[in-house]
Amino acid sequence: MKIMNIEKYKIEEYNQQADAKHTRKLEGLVEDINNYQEILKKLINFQIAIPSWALGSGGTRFGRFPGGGEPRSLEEKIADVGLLHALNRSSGAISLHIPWDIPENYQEIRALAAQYGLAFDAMNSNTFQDQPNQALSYKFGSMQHVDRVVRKQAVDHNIEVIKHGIELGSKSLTVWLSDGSCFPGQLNFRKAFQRTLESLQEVYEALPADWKIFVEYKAFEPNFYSTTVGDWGQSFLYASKLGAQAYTLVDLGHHLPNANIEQIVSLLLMEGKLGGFHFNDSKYGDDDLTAGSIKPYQLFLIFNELVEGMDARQLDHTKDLGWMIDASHNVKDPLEDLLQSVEAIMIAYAQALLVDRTALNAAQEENDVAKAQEILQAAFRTDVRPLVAEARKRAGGALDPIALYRSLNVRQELIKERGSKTVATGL
Ligand code: LRH
Ligand code: MN
Ligand code: MN
Repeated sequence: MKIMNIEKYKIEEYNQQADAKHTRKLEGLVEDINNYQEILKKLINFQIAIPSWALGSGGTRFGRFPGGGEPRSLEEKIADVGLLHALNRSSGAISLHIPWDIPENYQEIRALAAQYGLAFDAMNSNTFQDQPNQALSYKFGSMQHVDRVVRKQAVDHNIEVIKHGIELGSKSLTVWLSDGSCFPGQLNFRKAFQRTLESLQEVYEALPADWKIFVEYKAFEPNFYSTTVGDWGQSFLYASKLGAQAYTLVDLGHHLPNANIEQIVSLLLMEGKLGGFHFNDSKYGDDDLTAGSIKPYQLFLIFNELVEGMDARQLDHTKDLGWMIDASHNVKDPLEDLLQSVEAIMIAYAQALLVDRTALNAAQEENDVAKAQEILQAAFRTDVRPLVAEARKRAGGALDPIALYRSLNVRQELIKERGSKTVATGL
């Protein structure tokens, strides 16, 4: 499918017919925003990486309902992300999971990604599943394992992932460990921590100087009594002990209920240890639902702290943190879902950029609680969608990516090309 070629012209054609309405809404909105051009520039530059494993229907452990036309290879996954990026110009990177996405020919894969304007974001290792032909099992953990040989296998796998990443031009490794225990008494917490630290140290040694390692935490699942990297405190401890190239990664779905994620973000930023994000949303656990679909105010509050903290430390919003979606679902077209997630993230970011920081700071210093709330909610309740659409248009994307995706019958085309009973590689 010649998606790339069709789109440039189709996008322009689509934008033209939608432009009058869009311009009317935009003018109404920006009348009151004095740093409108500055915000627009930031929105144009902002990029969110797409996880390779979100391009097919994820399913649950009870079942999977594939929608058809799912990518059957790494090449097709790259094509799908290329398609998203052509539509919204904000999805300019793909994040790979090894061994789900082992590249066979680095040069070809790199060239293909470049053709779509895509970079390779963080590489993800996998020691939470046993692979066919794997010598030793991770049933009782990987980096925490009581057996040094199992730990070494996990370390070697991570080093292997770094090697793949170097060939592709990635600059970071995300390590999520499912290690932990299911029952009290199963594990010596201290030994598990120390073994995990030692294993991570070996991986850290293998990091190229310009790479980062992200230590992703998660409160529970698949272990239901303890997790060895269970919260931001534990991740922060590992990252601090490892060194300057190690950071904490926050996955929004990995907290205990009602955790104040925005406060976690603020403090990690303060300590220079916030490395990146996995965006998704949830109501109950690690639900991996579309970003902003359940708690959009929380997403805004997180971005509010991100913008505040990054500006305080003079960090580059686009380059200094790793932004990624980590979602997987059962009932929507995965590409439409990802377009929705990116849109929700851009909206929260735009709203955070609208916050009157000087006024908020003054209200905080004066203990004017009601005023502080008014300021935050004024930004949150602003419909910034025309602003986000304008940024997309200026970057060459579609004013309404999902509407265009549907009118081009992209999914039907993909089904024609790939078949209706496809099984995406990965989750
Ligand atoms: C674990 C997780 C982690 C994995 C991905 C598939 O729940 O969030 O990031 O790599 O899901
Ligand atoms: Mn994650
Ligand atoms: Mn998760």
